[in-house]
Amino acid sequence: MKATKHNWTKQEILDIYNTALLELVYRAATVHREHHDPRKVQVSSLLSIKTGGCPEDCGYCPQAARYHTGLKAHKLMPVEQVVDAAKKAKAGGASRMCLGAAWREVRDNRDFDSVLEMVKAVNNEGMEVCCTLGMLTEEQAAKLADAGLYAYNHNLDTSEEYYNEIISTRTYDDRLNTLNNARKAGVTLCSGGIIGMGESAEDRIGMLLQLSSMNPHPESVPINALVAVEGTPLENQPPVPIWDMIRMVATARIVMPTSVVRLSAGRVGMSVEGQAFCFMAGANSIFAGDKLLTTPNPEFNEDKQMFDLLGLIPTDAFEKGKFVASALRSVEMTS
Ligand code: SAM
Ligand code: DTB
Ligand code: SF4
Repeated sequence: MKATKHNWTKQEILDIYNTALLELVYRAATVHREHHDPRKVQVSSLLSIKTGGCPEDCGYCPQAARYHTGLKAHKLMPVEQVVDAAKKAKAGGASRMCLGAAWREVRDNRDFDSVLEMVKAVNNEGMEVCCTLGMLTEEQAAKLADAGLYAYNHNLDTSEEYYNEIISTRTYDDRLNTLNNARKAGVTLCSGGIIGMGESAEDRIGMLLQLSSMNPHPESVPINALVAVEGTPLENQPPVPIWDMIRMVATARIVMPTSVVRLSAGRVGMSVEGQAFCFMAGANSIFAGDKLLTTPNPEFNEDKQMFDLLGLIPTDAFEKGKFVASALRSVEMTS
């Protein structure tokens, strides 16, 4: 297997992104097959363990307290409820459970202790546990790692240049710091972004440039299409064309060949044909279940039918363990 590359230039990535579409998909599909079983797609389940009332101003987010989106806020969910949800998700074929909290940052309090309990319990169910809890110190990351956390999700969302147009209450460097803290604790990284927020193709590439310069690459790269929610500043954004999603997935696949590329938010607006193109182009995970964190997602049965139709098989937990380990070992080999 070829070593991963960490010194892509902006122009190189832009050229890949702008390649004639079918040529791009073919190239991405070829890279995909060199590193992954193309029939396998990981089913992940999302659970909002603490919803709404967030002090941040992320322009896309229905959970920011300052926007009036009609969302019903709830405080931290009890551990037992989280374990029940994980058991159900596992029975439905999910091998990864992502627990999301509408927090700006983690605080060292009773709620964090409960999250550590949740991580332990879901890990005991034999699932990969991912958390997305906002900013994190190195010490907090270490506590999560000790509890059995497999991945930490913290998205760059867009390019450094466009970031300030979308969020003013924290900086791009804050994001990078948290990712660094999770990495230092030995937790795998899940980091990607959103398209359809009014950004340019260059902004999309700027984000992929940042992610691909990390060594190792984030083990998981979610590509979300904006779910435009009424009441947020981005409520009137037009839906993202499926071709842009395919280009983004294909480009991520080519520049970060060993990462799991996740076809994340926004699937409700996508046809099965469109999603099939994304899988062809290297997407190898979806979020399943009729809700993402707070917004709708395709019905569980629709996704099952899509898997049957396309001949896709859900991935077992920790199947990518070997990729993670090899990525970590290749640090010194690569530029
Ligand atoms: N509060 C934590 C944070 O911001 O890191 C964790 C939860 S936050 C909801 C996780 C990610 O969901 C965001 O970084 C963003 O990429 C994605 N997200 C939120 N709202 C979205 C929307 N309306 N459409 C697409 N993705 C969205
Ligand atoms: C990610 O990149 N997408 C997921 C997960 N990581 C946490 C979240 C999508 C949220 C979509 C909006 C909502 O349902 O609130
Ligand atoms: Fe809060 Fe996260 Fe939503 Fe931003 S994306 S408002 S930090 S929950």
